[in-house]
Amino acid sequence: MWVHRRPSWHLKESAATAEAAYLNRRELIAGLAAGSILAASGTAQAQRVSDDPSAKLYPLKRNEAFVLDRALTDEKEATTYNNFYEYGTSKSIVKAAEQLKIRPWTLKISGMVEKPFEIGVDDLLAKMPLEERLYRHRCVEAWSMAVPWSGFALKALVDLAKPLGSAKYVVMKTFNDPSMASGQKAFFYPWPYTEGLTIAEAGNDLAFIGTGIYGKPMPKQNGAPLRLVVPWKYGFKSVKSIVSLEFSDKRPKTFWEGLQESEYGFWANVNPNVPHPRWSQEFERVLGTNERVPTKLFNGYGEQVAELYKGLEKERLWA
Ligand SMILES: Nc1nc2c(c(=O)[nH]1)N[C@H]1C(S)=C(S)[C@@H](COP(=O)(O)O)O[C@H]1N2
Ligand SMILES: [Mo]
Repeated sequence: MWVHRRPSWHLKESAATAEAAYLNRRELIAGLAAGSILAASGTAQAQRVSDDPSAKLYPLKRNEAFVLDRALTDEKEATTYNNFYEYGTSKSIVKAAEQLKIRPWTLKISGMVEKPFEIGVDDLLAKMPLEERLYRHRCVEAWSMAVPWSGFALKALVDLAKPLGSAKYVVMKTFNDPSMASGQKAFFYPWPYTEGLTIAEAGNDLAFIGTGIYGKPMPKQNGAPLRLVVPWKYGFKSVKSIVSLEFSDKRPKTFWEGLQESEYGFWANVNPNVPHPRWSQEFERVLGTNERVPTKLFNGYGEQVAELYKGLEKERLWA
């Protein structure tokens, strides 16, 4: 079947890096041919910041309750080494992601809620308790980073949505529009990118909606204007460019489960002792420094989240 014809959905990091380097070289050659690639991307960056109507909200006050055990990742690294399959399978998607149109942007709340509604992103930002938090991020491909996210607790959005007592899950989806994301023309992916959390997970203090990074509005390549940030889970849970939250009593089938169920599950909590079928999860490569450090259970956030998984030991909690 098609899954077997294309075996490396999530590339092992060594392979992904090689591909990114190759693509960078190609881009560089194309850029040199067109003029100066540096001048071109500098202009795009300046445009992005001034075009974003939320720019005046930043930087936000840092919530000091969330502390790191390591240095912050260099901003350039975190904003140029990305996973965003809507814009291609390499790590160098900044240029392609310029196609993402971030206004108008409407978030749809539906399913098992008191009353379904839609809200524009700027109205939402005005209602939410905005703050900055420092979190670690661990991709299933075994690279990691530590970055300052701007945004708000997912719980504040769940409270605004007023789910019914019978809702057990919150399902979050990325836009589906091949006209602004050429990766979505690839029919063999189960677009739109879909993720989900239990209501209990969504209510945990750590679950966050990112609206910015490094004291600025979220760059397109990092999932503007709204993306999930769940630092105790592998990075693929943190769905980007969210357009809908649906409350349900059924567990959703996520994008990665849809692609390769044997390799990616619903829970996807970080665990160094449970290898991915194609690679170990014991260590991670720190973006920027390339340091190789041991990975921690729940990515170091066990104290805050281990409680959520009591009684669920029979579930596939880790991969
Ligand atoms: N819509 C969407 N969301 C996504 C992805 C994606 O391909 N599409 N990739 C995920 C993966 S695998 C990771 S590691 C993080 C990467 O976030 P970053 O590029 O901001 O580091 O986004 C996650 N969210
Ligand atoms: Mo990832």
